Amino acid sequence: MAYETIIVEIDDEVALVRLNRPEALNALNATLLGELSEALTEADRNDKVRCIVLTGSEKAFAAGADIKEMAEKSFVEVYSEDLFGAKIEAIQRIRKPIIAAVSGYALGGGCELAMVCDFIIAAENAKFGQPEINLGVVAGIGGTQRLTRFVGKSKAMDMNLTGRFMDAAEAERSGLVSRVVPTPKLIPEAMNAARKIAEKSAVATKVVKESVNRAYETTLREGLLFERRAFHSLFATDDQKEGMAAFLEKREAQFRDR
Ligand code: CO8
Repeated sequence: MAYETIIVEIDDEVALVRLNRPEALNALNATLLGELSEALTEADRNDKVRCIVLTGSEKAFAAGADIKEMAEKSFVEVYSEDLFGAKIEAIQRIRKPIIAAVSGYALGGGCELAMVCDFIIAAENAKFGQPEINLGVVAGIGGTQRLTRFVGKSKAMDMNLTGRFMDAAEAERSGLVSRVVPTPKLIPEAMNAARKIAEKSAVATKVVKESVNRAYETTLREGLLFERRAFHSLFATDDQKEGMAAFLEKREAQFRDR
């Protein structure tokens, strides 16, 4: 399927999705978010895809929501259309793992989109920020919520109140990103991580995603119970038998997702 604002390549069980509005540093407009949620939903349904990498260009993952598109809207318009709500929720519902590979600017909605993914690999030139305060607004898709859970109150307040950018080293120190790699190695590194995930049982990777996300939604006690039951339930799969047998027989496991 041909898109106007994103490019999708399927490479060896990994869907590589690139945001592609270079003229606007990949600013998120309605077309881009619509195409992105559609492409990710399609990748989630496609049996050949086992993991997804979401990236932008070297200069920008995404410089935020499209200010030109939003600037003249009224409260009633953004409220009635629930600006970005349905599309972001569709992305949150994707069950296959999504890695955000961030190079350059990830600002405002761009930073928030990266945080919706399951983990972030950053290039050395990455810059994260929630500069909405400079526009007289605040973050709207997780910049005050997810960012606070990633980096804690003090840094989240700092970023949201001052609008300053965080570089890749600070983002790694703060727990916002899982690793930082030299800029030219970003895509190879993210694709390698995705291929590693693609080798696992797809049932187990979905359960990992559900379980880690549960940590953000519930108490520790309930989360631990959810995790233990999830662990127990995987004993109903052939992949558990295969994974453990392969270990004992000192060979590679051949998972079949059942
Ligand atoms: N929206 C629209 N166009 C943009 C955006 C954007 N967010 N960011 C950059 N562009 C455009 C510029 O207008 C410019 O286009 P043109 O040449 O036609 O004027 C082109 O991209 C290149 O940008 P610059 O010339 O500014 O490039 P620089 O290298 O000088 O600067 C920056 C790069 C620092 C990234 C700068 O472009 C910038 O500050 N961008 C805006 C960042 C920002 O404020 N982001 C937050 C936007 S608001 C938001 O994301 C809210 C999300 C929540 C939605 C809630 C829904 C519920």
